[in-house]
Amino acid sequence: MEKFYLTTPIYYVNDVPHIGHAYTTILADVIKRYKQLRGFRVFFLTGTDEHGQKIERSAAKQGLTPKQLSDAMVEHFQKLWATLRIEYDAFIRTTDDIHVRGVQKIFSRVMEKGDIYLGDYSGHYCISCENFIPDSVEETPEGKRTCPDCGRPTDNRVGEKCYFFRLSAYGDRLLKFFEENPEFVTPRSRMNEVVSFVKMGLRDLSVTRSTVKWGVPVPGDPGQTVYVWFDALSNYITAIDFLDEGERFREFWPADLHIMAKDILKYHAVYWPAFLMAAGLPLPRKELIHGWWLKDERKMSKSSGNVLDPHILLKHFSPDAIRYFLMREASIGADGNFSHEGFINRVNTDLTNDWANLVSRTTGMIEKYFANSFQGGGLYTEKEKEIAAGYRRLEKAVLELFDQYQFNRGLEMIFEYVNRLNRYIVETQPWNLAKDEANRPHLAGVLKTLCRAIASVNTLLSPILTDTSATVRLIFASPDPGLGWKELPEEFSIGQGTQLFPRVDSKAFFAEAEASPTRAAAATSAKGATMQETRIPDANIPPQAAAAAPSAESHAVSQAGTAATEGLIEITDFRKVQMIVAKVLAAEKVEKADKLLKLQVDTGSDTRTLVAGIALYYKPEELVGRRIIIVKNLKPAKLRGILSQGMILAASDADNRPYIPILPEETPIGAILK
Ligand code: ME8
Repeated sequence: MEKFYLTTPIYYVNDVPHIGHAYTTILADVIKRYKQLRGFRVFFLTGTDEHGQKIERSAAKQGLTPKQLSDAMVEHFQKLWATLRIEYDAFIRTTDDIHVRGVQKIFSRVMEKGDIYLGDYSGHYCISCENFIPDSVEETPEGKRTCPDCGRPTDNRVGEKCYFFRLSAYGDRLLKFFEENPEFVTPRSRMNEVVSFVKMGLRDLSVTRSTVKWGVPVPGDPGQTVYVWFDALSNYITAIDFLDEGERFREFWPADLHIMAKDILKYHAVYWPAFLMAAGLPLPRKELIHGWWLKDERKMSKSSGNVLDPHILLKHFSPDAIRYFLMREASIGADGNFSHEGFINRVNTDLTNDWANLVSRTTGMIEKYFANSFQGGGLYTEKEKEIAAGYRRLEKAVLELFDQYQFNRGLEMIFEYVNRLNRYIVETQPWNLAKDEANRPHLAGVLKTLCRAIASVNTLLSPILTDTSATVRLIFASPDPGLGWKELPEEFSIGQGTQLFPRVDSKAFFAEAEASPTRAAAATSAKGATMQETRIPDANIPPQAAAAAPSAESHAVSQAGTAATEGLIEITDFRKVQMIVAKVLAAEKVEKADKLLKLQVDTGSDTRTLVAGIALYYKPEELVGRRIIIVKNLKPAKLRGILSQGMILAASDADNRPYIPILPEETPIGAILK
C-alpha cells in the first residue's frame, strides 16, 4: 500500500480558529479520506504554533503565561476539529518535548554543516507575521517600514546578536529543484511567484532571537531562542519522530502534501526546502496553495477582526453542510467571499433539494410500492443501462478532478448527475408504473437502478459528507465503501428513509449570523474565551450568491418533485422559491422595447434592477413607491442588454394581461411570503 503523508499549517494560538482555519483543515481531511478511498495508507498531521513574540504578547495582554494561553486555545482547536469530523493522525504542539528536541537536532545539524553562523541583525521585524523585513523595503520619514507580507507598518526596530542561516547559498539549488519539479508548488501561478522571488536574490536569514524568551533554546547558547518559523516548519518532521529517526519518520518522510493558504508560501516554498537541503533531508513532494476566504472583500483574519466563527454555522447546520459548502465554493487558486446568503442557498439547493430529496423520494417509493423489500428480479431498459453508464463516466471524470484537488469542479459534476437522477424519476414516472401490475418488474428495475446509483454516488461524496454518507450506506444496504458502480443484488431490503438535510430556517439563521458574524481578535480572551461581538455592515448580495441561486436545472427538478407526488408539491419545493416584498424605487420604459419596463427595487437587503414585460399595462409612475412581490432567487437573465435580477409576480389572464398585486404601505420591505 502506497503511503501518503499530508499536513496543514500549525496554527497560531493567539486566538480561536475561524472559518479560514476550518477550511484548510477540512480540505486536508477531505484529501485524507479521498486518498484512503483510492487505497493509500495516509498519515495526516495538524497542530499548533505556540512560540514567539506574537503569542507572548497575546498572553501578556490577557494576564496569562504563553503556555496557559496555548493550553486553552489548543482545546478550542481540538474541539472544533472533532466537531467538524476531522480525523487527524497526530496533533503536534511546538511546546511538545519531542518537537523542542527535534528542532534543536535540526539546528545543530545545520550548524555543524556550517550553514548557521553567528552575526548581528539590525532591521525591522513584523510581529504579526513573525517576519524580518528586508533592508530593501524603504523606511518612511517616520522611521517605519511596511511588512511586505501583511502590509502593516512596523516601527519595531531590532538590533541584536543572532545566528544566521546561509540562505544566500541556496538560491541556485532551489531554482534547479523548481526547474526539475515544476509541480512542486501548485497551482502553477504560485510556483511562478516563488521562482521570481528566488531569482530576485536571497539574503541570509536570521534564525534566532536574543530578545525573545518564549521559544526553543538554541543548543549551546541558551540566551538565544530559535526563530519561530525555523521552529514551526520543523514540526512536519518532528511530529513523525525525526528526533529518533524512528519508524514513522522513515516510513512517511518526505511529506506528499503540505497544504496552506498563500500567506505563508515564502516560508514553505523557499525557507523550508533550504533548511531541509542544509540538513541533508529529502524535500516534500508537493505544496498545495489555496486562496483566502474573504469577508466584505477583505481577508478574513484575526487581526482584521472580520473573522467568522464556525460555531454560528454549526448551530444551524450539520458539519457535513459546512464541509460541503467550503469544498463546493472554493476553487484552489482563487479567493472566495463568504456570505451567509451564499451559504444557505448552496446548502438548501444542492443538499436539501437535490440530494436529500432524491434519497427521500426513492426510499418513499420503495416503502410505498415494495414495503422496503425487493423480491425477485427486475426489468431493465436502455434507460436504466444509461444511468449506470452515466455513472461510470462521471466517476472517471470526478476522480481525475479530485486527483488534482479540484473538489469544487468534481462536486459540480456529481450534482449534475444527481439532477439527472431526479429527472430520471420524472421520465420513468414510477407512480404510473405502479398503477398496473404488469409493469411491476419495470417499476422494480427503476427503483433498484436508483438505489444502485445513489449508493455509487454516495461513495464519491463520502470524503466530504462523512456522516451523511454513512447513513445513506446503511439505508441502501451497501456495506461496500469502495468505488465503482454498486451492483446491489436483485433481492434486497432497504432501511427506513430519513431527511438527510432538513431545510434550515433562513430567518433564524440570518438573524443570528448577521448579529454576530465577527469578532475583534483582541477582544477574545482565553479565560473561558469570552468574546466581544462587533457588528459589521450587512454585505450586499455578492455575485457569488447570485451564482448560487438555483439554476434552470434545479428548477426542472422542482417540477420533478411535483410530478413525483402526482401534482402535489412538498413544502420544501415551495420554499425553494424565495418570494419577498420589494419597494419600487424607480421605473422607466426600456428603449426600443415597448413591452418592457425597467424597475429599480429595494429588497430590504439590496437594491436591484428588474426587467418586466408589463409596459403595455402599467405606466412607470403607477408603480414607483409601491410594494410588490418579487422572486428574489431567480437566476439573473439579460433582457435587451439589461441584467434582470429577479422577477415580479403578477397574475395573468387568458390574454396575458398582468395584474400586479400591490401590498399595503405598512408591509415591511424584505418580508418573506410563505
Ligand atoms: O501562519 N482564508 O498560522 P495562522 C483561508 N503559524 N485560509 C486561511 C485564512 C483565510 N482567511 N486565514 C487563515 C501561521 N487561514 C503559522 C503557520 S506552519 C509551519 C506555521 C489558514 O494561524 C491558511 O491555511 O496564521 C493559512 O495559511 C493558515 O490558516 C495560517 O494560520
